[in-house]
Amino acid sequence: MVLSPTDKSNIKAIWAKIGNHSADYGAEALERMFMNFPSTKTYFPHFDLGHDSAQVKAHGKKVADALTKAVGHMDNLLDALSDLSDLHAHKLRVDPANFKLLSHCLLVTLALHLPAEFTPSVHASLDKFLASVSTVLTSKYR
Ligand code: HNI
Repeated sequence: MVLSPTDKSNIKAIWAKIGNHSADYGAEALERMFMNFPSTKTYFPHFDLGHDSAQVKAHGKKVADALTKAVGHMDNLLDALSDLSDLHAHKLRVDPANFKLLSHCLLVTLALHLPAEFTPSVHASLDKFLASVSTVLTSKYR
């Protein structure tokens, strides 16, 4: 999937608005995923998945930081996310279908917190961006 110049500027703009909330939003998206798609919990048997879990918060920060890195390397996601791609494919073996679920929960979280910024155009760009990140993270399965 090719991100257009408009996509890239939309994503940079909304990421700037997210600012220092990114870890919180990451954790909220994870909590939404676990609640709405309980099968995703099977990948985290070693986590406390209750509300306000410190482990979910810490993991939300990791996911958010990885996305921030991706925002900084939109022209070269494959290299920027190479290690994470190895991890998800070879070690964690997360079924690729789950990436759509987390991406959806990230979109819902952003739409709720940034309703003014979450225009239809930004929504479309974020959807493409998350799909691109997901494609990279699931690219090494074979
Ligand atoms: Ni994911 C670990 C980023 C989707 C299950 N994941 C990570 C880490 C980052 C990360 C960063 C920490 C790596 C490290 O410690 O070196 N994951 C991302 C991103 C996405 C994503 C950016 C998509 C946008 N991960 C998913 C999905 C699942 C998933 C969809 C399963 C439903 N990830 C995991 C699991 C771990 C993990 C499981 C290991 C957690 C732990 O700490 O044990």
